[in-house]
Amino acid sequence: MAVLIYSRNHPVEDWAAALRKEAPDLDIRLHPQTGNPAEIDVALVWKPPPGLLQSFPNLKLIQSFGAGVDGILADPNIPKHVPLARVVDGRLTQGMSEYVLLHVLRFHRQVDTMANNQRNRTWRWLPLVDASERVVGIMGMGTLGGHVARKLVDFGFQVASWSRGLKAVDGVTSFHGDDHLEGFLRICNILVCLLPLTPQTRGIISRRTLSLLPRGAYVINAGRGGHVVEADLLHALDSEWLSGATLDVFNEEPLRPDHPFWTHPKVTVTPHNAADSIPAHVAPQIVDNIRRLQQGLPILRLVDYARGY
Ligand code: NDP
Ligand code: OXD
Repeated sequence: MAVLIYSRNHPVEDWAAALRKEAPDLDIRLHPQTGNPAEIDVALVWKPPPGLLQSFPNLKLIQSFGAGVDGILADPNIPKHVPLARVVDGRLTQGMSEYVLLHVLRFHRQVDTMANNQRNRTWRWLPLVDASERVVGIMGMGTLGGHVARKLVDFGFQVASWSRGLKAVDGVTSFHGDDHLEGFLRICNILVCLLPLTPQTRGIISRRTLSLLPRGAYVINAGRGGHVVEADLLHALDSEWLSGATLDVFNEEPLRPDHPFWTHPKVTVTPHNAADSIPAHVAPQIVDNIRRLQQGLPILRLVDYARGY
């Protein structure tokens, strides 16, 4: 089996080493050292240049480096007859819960205000809000959102979720579908976006949806930058509607040096590292899919091309 690896974001040599360790028989090729394109069976990719996947006439599996596949589906020429698999990994999921918990608690316990007070040598007692009085709303109740929701319930927050289908998770009020988005947003003191980026979810954090949040709400986006209409978010922050925002993902990455998010007093920027695929942890599931392909067994963690996630 010949496996082509392409990514500008991942340490491709480390990935090649991790795959070889799991499966020494694999013929691993790092783009652009592809050799004969007709020999490529599997493509392990992240944001491949448009047309790259189509150039492998005998491709049998497209495997994403990560959980999100929007960077692969962005290629208008993607060969849709080839199965596309994504990563579902316990360590990555745990990492996302750590990230969301960290920033929910940072807002909830007024850490930024206290840090400012310390800088000014100001001793100011701040009244605490009980976790049970805050509603954390999670947009996207899949692998990541579901895990995050359970952790937040354990911390005593009121938790609401919004997804396409109705969910039954203890302690979580489930909203689903476009008709129930408004009702969901109206109760969220902290909004967490863990949606996949699809034509339906692009720009979903907009002037309209932000205006439905209670005044003083806080926004955490670790889904994709394309979920946020940046000018609308800045307007909501500057008009004192929102208390603040933590953003891990951006329309354009890396965030350009003159972007207003960098210096906005109410914005925390992190460089798309809320959670990550670690080669040694993820290589076994990729090799498992390659073995399944060889044995004619069903591929796991498949993406539905029609839904876009
Ligand atoms: P899943 O596919 O497991 O879950 C997606 C969730 O979004 C599902 O609950 C789905 O609803 C919901 N959803 C999709 N479309 C809509 C819609 N139109 N309306 C309402 N709900 C919708 O994905 P994961 O949880 O594994 O990952 C989510 C995203 O997180 C990834 O796509 C990626 O963009 C991002 N991510 C970011 C990382 C980072 O470091 N910042 C790291 C990893 C992922 P339903 O369940 O009803 O189908
Ligand atoms: C992913 C990511 O989708 O890291 O896995 O963003």
